[in-house]
Amino acid sequence: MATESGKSFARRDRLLEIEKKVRGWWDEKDVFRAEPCEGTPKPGEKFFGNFPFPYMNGFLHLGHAFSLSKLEFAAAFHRLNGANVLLPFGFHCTGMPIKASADKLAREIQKFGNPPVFPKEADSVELQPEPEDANSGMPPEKFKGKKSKAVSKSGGQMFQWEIMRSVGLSDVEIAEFQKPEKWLTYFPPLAMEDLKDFGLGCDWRRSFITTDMNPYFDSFVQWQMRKLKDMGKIVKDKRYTVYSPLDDQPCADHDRASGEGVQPQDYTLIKMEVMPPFPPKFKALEGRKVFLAAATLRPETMYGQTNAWVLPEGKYGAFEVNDTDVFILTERAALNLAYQGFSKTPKQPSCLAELTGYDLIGLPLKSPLSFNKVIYALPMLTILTDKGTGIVTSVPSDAPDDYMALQVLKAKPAFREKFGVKDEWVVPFEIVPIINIPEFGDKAAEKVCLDLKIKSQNEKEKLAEAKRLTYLKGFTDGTMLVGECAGMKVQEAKSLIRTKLIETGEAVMYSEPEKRVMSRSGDECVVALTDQWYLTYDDLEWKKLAEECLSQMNLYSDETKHGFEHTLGWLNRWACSRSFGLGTRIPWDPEFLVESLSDSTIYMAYYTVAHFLHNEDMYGNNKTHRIRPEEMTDDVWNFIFCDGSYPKSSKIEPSILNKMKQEFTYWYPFDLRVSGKDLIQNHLTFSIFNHTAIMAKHHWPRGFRCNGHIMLNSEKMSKSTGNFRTLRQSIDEFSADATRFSLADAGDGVDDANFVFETANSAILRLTKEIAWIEEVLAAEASLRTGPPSTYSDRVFENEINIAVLTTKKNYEKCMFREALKTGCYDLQAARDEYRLSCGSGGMNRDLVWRFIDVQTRLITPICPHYAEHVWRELLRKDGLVVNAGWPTADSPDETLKAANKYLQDSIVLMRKLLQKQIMGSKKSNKKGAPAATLTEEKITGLIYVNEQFDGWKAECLNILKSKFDRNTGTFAPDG
Ligand code: A2H
Repeated sequence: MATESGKSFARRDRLLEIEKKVRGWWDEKDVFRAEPCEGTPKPGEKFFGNFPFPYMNGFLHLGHAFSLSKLEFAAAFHRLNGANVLLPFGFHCTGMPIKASADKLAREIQKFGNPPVFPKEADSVELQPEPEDANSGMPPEKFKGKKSKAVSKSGGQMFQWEIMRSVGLSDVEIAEFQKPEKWLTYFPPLAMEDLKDFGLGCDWRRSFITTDMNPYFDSFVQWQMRKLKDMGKIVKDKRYTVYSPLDDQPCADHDRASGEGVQPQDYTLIKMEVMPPFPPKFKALEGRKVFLAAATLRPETMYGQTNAWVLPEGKYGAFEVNDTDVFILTERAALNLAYQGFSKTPKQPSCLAELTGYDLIGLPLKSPLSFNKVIYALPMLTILTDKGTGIVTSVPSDAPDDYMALQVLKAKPAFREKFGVKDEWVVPFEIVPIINIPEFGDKAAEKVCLDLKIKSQNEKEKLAEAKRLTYLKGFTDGTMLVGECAGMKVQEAKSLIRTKLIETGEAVMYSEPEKRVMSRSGDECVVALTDQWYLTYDDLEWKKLAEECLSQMNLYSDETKHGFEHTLGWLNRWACSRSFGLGTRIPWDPEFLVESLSDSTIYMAYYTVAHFLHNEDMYGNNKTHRIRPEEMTDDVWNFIFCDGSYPKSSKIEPSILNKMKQEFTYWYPFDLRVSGKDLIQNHLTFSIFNHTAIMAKHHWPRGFRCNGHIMLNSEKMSKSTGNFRTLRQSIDEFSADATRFSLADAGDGVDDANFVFETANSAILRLTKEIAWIEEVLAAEASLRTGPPSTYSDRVFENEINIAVLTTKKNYEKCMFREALKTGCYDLQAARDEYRLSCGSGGMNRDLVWRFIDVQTRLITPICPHYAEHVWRELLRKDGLVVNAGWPTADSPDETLKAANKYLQDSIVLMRKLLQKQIMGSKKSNKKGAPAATLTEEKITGLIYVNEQFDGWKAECLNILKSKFDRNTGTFAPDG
């Protein structure tokens, strides 16, 4: 086939054709179907490998394929070696993104019709922008690092409808995606097709989807949750959590459009009481207790307050926090407080009066702990409206900002006048020493500001440095000079004073996101105090078990190991319930769903029995089931996975039940799980925790291998730039085997790898050329030299084959696939090329060539199985399939011979150069009459004697060399 550009795709099409044929053979023999053998498998007898099931909101892409290829190559290697291999594959549908996208589509249709007609300017619409990976063919949160937004070609945010269109769906089809179930029935079968065409050696009978749409998996997750709860590992707790008001639920990292990693920041809200009589603007507040609520990180400094700060132009409100108290603060703070129990109606701030900073200036205040009995609200122009409450309490002894602002007000009557500030609100107030810092004395802020020569509040950088210094030193070295905690270190006093202030009702706790967080649904998140179900990953006993498990595992790299150790160091409780999205309901609290990382921790065990439940139907609704979902009781699960006693009351046939248990005991634990490195800090660590809680020690995971992200042609893979390929596109463009070849070549480290189109294209060439060469050699068998290998070249080549067999095996065992490709393909073919050349007219040895083809075919089988199978069956006419043909045998390599040959080859190159020089020299010297350097027999001998290892071979090689050297012409014979 040729395109308009004249480029021929004949070679690629040939591979595609071969691939289709080969998959037919595999299907016929059901070669990837995994059945356990009798008894307990001996080490190495079985291999169970798996991969984090991808999220089904789009098509699989090369990022998925890259991680998956590591597993596929490993499994294929073990299969080739004769192991009994299980590689199953499931599809993850739990969580928010599918539901969020479906809902968004429904809103678009409601607003703009079906098919919708969108307004030109997307930003004139109040519908929220959609994060790319929530809905398109992009990877789900779990498989990606940084998130990017879906943008239309014009640069605006894309509508969900447009995103669906961009992945090739028709308008009629798109409308159906308003229902979440459509996603679940649409994408998983397509993913399965893509993976089949990729050549994945999978037992597809064991595939399934998650969520309660699949009653069997649903039962499994419910069992797991109940079990964890009974063990005390799931508890209910109130916690500050970043929360989306629109979704009305916590907004975890992977639910965010922006603000990854942002945590709640806790403050103390100081209640500074406004002393009556109230000004006219406060009419609506008569009879209430009214406070300016100031957010501080340093409650222990409250003794030294001299005033409060407000932003003159700032917008404030008077919000009811309960029946009596009213807080004056920003609306943003009021919203956060309303999610933390400080509003008349939960989650709804109620504003009694709208105010500005000007309305607050001059208010007399009574503030807790302050030595100044009355202080006043004063203007400060650097207050941020998106931090704290917009009200700041002023402690000029210890806060550089406060010190500078107060200095300015004191020194500049004109400034006071501008804001209507009376002298008596400012002038009498002196700095109150409250804390001693050895380095800075009793008025640290003043000292540091003077030292740094700060002149005004506008010197932002210097002020930040001053703040850093006083804050840090105050905390580490400061000692309280006053109050109940006088003499105590600031470090200890801080929490004591805070607790006291809160207990006496003079302050309240307050928390807000430390930076702005936007949810995937598009609203700005708050911090909420929520009732949550938590997995207690902070439990020290549990952590110990996790450490024990980790210490026994094969992690393939030190970086991965450190990643896990680091995670165990900081991992906290994990909120495992959600109220929005798809999934399994929490069995004892069905209002909530099990969160998406919590239903995927031990499901690898489910694969071992899935085919008894699913009957070739990944949704679990095939009517011919031998086992009904409700028959999968806790007793049954316990019997299969946890050595529980036989469930006597079960209606399931005993033979089937026993068979299920046997499958599990045979396959478990799994030997290898492969994933991107970003899952170390959550999914993989959770998997360790849950295994140690639920499974017996001998069923704990054996190995995790983590890889970096994949780049395409040295650039970040990104849909918006077009530097992106789905798996399907790559197979269509390069064939499955060339895609696999390029994936193997992309790299094995924890650093980012690189998929290069050029490599895939040259793989097409390499594979098809090799097929042609093999066909040629087989056809010309008669011209080959018969008898046992005997010549020097024979022995060198034979040795190279042995080396390839042994080193490639080691590389596969270490999961170093790029190296395996080098030693098992590139190097071996180079050795063959050298052999062909060195044999020359004498001809290649038939047996050796046959062995080479056999070995080469097997060594590349894990990476290019279609190609290998074709050569095996069609060209070599061997019995059986290559995918389980066994690893080739090899004699131990002769390192000396290898070194000697290398030396010889290098010498030949050297001598050629020497000769060339000599010839050139003699030509020149003939002109100039200078004596020419001559290549003598002694020189050749001398060259060869340099290598002591060469001993056994030197004579023969020397003879060869001599025989090929033509004294008359000064050159080697053509076959030299
Ligand atoms: B601190 P962080 Cl003694 N705009 O309280 C500007 N600053 C604000 C603010 C806003 N909207 N809301 C709070 N702040 C101030 C006491 C204090 C503070 C002392 C020493 C240092 C210090 C008395 N002012 O903060 O960005 C408040 O001033 C220096 C870190 O969340 C609050 O604590 O780290 C602090 O900034 C919170 O700043």
